[in-house]
Amino acid sequence: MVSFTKPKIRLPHQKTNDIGLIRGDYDGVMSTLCAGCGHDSVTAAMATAFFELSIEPHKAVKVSGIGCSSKTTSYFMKEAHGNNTVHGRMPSVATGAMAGNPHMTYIGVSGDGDSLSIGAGQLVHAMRRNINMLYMLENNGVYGLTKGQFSAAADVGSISKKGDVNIMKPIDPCALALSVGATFVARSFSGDKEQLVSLIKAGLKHKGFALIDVISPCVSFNDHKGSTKSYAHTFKYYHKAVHADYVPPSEEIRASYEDGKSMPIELHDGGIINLRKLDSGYDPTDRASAFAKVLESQESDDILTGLLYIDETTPDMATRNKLPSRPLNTFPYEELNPGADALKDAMKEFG
Ligand SMILES: Cc1ncc(C[n+]2csc(CCOP(=O)(O)OP(=O)(O)O)c2C)c(N)n1
Ligand code: SF4
Ligand SMILES: [Mg+2]
Repeated sequence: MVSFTKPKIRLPHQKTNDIGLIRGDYDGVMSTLCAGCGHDSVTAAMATAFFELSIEPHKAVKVSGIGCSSKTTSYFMKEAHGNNTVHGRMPSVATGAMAGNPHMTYIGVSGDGDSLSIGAGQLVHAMRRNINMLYMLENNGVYGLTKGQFSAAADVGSISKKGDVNIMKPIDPCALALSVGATFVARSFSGDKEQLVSLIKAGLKHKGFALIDVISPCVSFNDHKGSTKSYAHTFKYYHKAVHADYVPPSEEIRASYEDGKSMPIELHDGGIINLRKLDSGYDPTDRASAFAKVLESQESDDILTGLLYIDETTPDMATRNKLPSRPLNTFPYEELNPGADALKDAMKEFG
């Protein structure tokens, strides 16, 4: 008999986080994805990041669309709130949930198909509004769930498993994010756990829309010779530009920052994202130059990764719209619905 539940065993001396939970407390149900699918590595990185940040699972909200990638919200943090929505519609559900309660930690998980075709209109407005959420775009260049059609992220010349060649230019999620106002833009790879966990932690702590475009190979339909989203291709052309470490506010900052190579950015919670520049010519706080670097990498085989852009000054949607500091479900009915007389008074203004 197959069990889809992971056994919950606590071993003595197991490492606990600041709220007394072990890493296993951040697991979900067993994955039903293909063995070797990049998405499972991304799931493990998300669970580790939530564990290391000591986020209480019941204060987190996981939202997703439709696809193999979107299924993965079930595979981590089972005690968190979650909504596996409809194809391409996750951003509007996240926006509504966030408006109802801005005090939760929101994570969206989606695929290149879900985000860049049917969901493209929703994604750009979530970025433009600077919704306070981390959006994981698990990018394998195909529609994995529906058996390997090219997505809008497939590179020109990429060959499908059936032998078709893609002739259309891809949508680059990072260039898109930079052009519509996302305030945290990063790219990573499911095979680089160290970089991915650091970026997820930084993205969760950033107050605003954080996009991480993660190359996450589909072993069943897009991991062969000729694919530009395969493990082999990604390992070969991987180029790390800026590494981001999140340092919580409680930790005394002892590190000394080497001029030109390190750059600490203070976050709204008092924590710091320490950016280590591996590519000295990169400035992740300058949108125009970040954009230029991203476009430049499109013309080469280089897969530019790391925290490509950050802006800590633009207010997120809740701040900009002065949303109430109390969650909507704590308002008594009388306050939410002041009654017919109050409505009549309000209408006089328009009469
Ligand atoms: C309205 C609608 N249209 C089409 C589909 C079929 N469909 C399901 S998942 C999917 C694409 C998923 O691709 P992606 O987001 O890249 O996820 P992956 O499986 O590659 O992780 C499509 C077209 C659907 N479920 N609903
Ligand atoms: S079909 Fe591809 S994306 Fe879907 S689970 Fe299998 S390897 Fe992963
Ligand atoms: Mg896909």
